[in-house]
Amino acid sequence: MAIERTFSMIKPDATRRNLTGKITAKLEEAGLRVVASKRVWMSRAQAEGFYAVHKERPFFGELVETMTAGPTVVQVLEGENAILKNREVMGATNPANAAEGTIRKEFAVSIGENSVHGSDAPETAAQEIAYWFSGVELVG
Ligand code: RTP
Ligand code: MG
Repeated sequence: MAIERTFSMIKPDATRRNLTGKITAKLEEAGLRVVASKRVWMSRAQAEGFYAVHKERPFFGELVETMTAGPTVVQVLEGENAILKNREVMGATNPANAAEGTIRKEFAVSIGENSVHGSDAPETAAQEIAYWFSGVELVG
């Protein structure tokens, strides 16, 4: 299995409740290494650009509001099968459907305030990492 990198974000609902450490611990316990991390309070333009794929969806306005409501922590995670592994640790988008032991089961408030984001494929991982980080910021 190849070593992959994926993009992860701890959302404002979680930073507000001081869950950065607990969430990061769950990622590390799953074997994912944090190779870049910084705190960002994103602008409306940054949020709209990051979530451009969802711009026609009915929840887009609410999504941009939620993501700009406070600071986020953006991270790059590295490990075997990192993209899928991160999605597994995160749990289902709607916390009501999230499996026991997942981040969203434990910490998410609602589908909109679901505590974390993770890339869903190699192409989106590469795009999302490049959106927030330059190459020199990734320290494996
Ligand atoms: P993410 O991109 O944040 O990792 O989450 P995901 O792949 O599990 O979900 P996605 O379909 O990509 O949706 C992106 C984010 O939009 C919010 N959302 N709200 N109100 C709603 O019906 C609704 N649906 C999605 C969620 O915060 C979701 O994480
Ligand atoms: Mg998604």
